[in-house]
Amino acid sequence: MANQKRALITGISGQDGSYLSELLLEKGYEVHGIVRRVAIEDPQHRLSRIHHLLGKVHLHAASLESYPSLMKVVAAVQPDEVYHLAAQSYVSYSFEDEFSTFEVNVNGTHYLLSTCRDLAPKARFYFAGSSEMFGSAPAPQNELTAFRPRSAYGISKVAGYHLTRNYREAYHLHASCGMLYNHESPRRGMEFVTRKISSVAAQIKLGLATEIRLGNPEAKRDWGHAREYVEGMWRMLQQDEPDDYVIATGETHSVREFLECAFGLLGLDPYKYLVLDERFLRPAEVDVLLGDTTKARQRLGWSAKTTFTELVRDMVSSDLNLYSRTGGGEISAAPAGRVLQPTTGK
Ligand code: F7E
Repeated sequence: MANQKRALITGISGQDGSYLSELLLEKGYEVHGIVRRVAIEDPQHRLSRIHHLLGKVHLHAASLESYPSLMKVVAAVQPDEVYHLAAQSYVSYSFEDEFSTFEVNVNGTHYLLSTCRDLAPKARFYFAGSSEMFGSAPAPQNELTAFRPRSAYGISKVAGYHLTRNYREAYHLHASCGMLYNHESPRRGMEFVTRKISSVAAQIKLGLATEIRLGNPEAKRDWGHAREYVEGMWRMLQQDEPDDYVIATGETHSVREFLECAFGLLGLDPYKYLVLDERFLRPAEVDVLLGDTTKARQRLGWSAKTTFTELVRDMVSSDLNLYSRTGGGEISAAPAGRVLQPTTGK
């Protein structure tokens, strides 16, 4: 196709990369993605989220730690849009290894921005910022809220945000930053609390597990569906002017509420299985995140549609299917347990 747009996605094999690839393919883009060499050699295992897209997307082996490898890919692809999603994204791990978190999240972002400036200056650039940049800032947070990060991960994302902004101002790159709040789905990694809860709930229901171990159940997050959030990324790059946007639902719920909802959907009492385990506590916690999405609504025409209960249901239902030996395991229309409704509005 003559006018087909070309997108390059770092982190294409992750949750967001997989949904974004689907969206861009639907829109007629030629989609390119960067993966590590090892992923190409073991696609069954490492590319499981984009297995259904293999053959439709173009994969390139490179690493965020290697400037020359990024240069090679950007020079070869000549992208119209670059979505920089790859990161060390696990907040807890960033306390254990601050240095590799900074290496990947700060230097990797810097290498990619510098490469785009030199080799694809007209490409529109998206940086995956995070609500973790706000950390302990009072809720609700918006684009003008001062950052108060509480982890190496949060600090690395603040640095990435400033790098992106500075490339926009100094070198006139069309570079935008999405400050995305927690976004989940059946494709979420098992190390994150929502997927841990949905997968263990399903396993307990099927007799495959006997307990769930959690850290702080009182932390509150603004949880949305990842499939919708990638649409927000795309809309940012369709604007005439680059800018920064909060992408969130405008509702906050505790880990405890997520647990009660997930177990309730399966007719289980979570407190029969919950073990509080201090190994999952963080040295510094972010207590409440709640996004104010006024700007995204007004400028991008974007707002979250999936409700909290629908999100939990999607994840639990999918995990029940995954772990069910028979492959069945539907959630009944009238769940026996308690189903929580969203409790907090903006
Ligand atoms: O923790 C608490 C934990 O690891 C959520 C990443 O995508 O979203 C994500 O970061 C909350 C925290 O996500 C367990 O202390 C309790 O308060 O699911 P999480 P996160 O740290 O909010 C942001 C927006 C990103 O950008 C990140 O990349 O849940 N919690 N018990 C637990 N968390 C985990 N992981 N495991 C527990 O057992």
